[in-house]
Amino acid sequence: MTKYFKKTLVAAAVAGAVAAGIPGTASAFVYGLSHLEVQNFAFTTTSITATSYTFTETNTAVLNGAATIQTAQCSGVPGGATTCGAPPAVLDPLAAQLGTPTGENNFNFVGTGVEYARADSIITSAQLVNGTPSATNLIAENNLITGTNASDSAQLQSTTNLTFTVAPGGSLGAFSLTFDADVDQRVAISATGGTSQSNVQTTFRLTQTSGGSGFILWNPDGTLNGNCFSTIVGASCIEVADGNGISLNNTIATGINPSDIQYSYNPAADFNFYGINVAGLPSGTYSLSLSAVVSDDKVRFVPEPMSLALVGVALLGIAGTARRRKHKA
Ligand SMILES: [Ca+2]
Ligand SMILES: [Ca+2]
Ligand SMILES: [Ca+2]
Ligand SMILES: [Ca+2]
Repeated sequence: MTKYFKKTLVAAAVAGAVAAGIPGTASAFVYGLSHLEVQNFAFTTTSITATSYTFTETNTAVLNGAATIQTAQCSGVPGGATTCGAPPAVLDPLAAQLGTPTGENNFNFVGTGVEYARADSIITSAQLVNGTPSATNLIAENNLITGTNASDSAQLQSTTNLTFTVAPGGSLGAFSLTFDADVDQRVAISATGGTSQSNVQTTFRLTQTSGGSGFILWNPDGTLNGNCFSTIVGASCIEVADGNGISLNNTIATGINPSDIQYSYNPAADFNFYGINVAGLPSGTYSLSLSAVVSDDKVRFVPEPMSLALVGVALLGIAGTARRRKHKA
């Protein structure tokens, strides 16, 4: 029984390695996708004034040891001077792309047919810049067919400085944040060994920059369980909507051949609604930061003919040793 198992193990390892090592083996890939699109992002308040804003976007890609990065930044004063340019594109860094070219601002999913690593992002409108609700799109996607490693990330960071003073006898500061978001994640492995991981992280943080050192932190997690957290004395944050079960802070991963794991995956638009109400803010200045990151990491295991032979010899050696041990015992 023991001998039979070991022979089968060796045969299976050799057969699998030979299949993976043959060029052009049909549909061998290690794939990953992370996509986040936000529309109708609105900051609504009757008491708080925005005094300045900054947007930064960073796209990175790594493929088989080569790396590239594209970044862009703009800033301005609401209703005043800005470096963010005219709409429709408020901020548009070039795509970071390696391997087979996949285009600029291509937010369609390229899929598993060719080898590439890519990340891209764009802000197409921003409430503070042009008065329309903010919209952004972030994608990170890569696929290994003959290569061994790939990773990529698209990141948006925005900071808005806010100020307000409570009038005598007036109410404390309050605002709401609402938006629609479509997250799509997929990791898949076919006909080869490897690992693939997809991450999406979305964080909103309001920090007191005068009058105290508290903060409000919200990581939308898809459940309406009140996980917007406040350490500002007297202030409250209530989730009014959180994505109908779809988290914007999610990781999926696989190391299984074959496998195809998906999270809210739909190449078409499939938006959900998210929102919080913040109230009870004392007079002072604040910084509101929004951070969104989509990223992928993957490795493809490549058994080469020479190492394949060594693996085979090693496995036979182990089996032989086991047999000898058993014989001795
Ligand atoms: Ca872009
Ligand atoms: Ca929640
Ligand atoms: Ca989706
Ligand atoms: Ca979608």
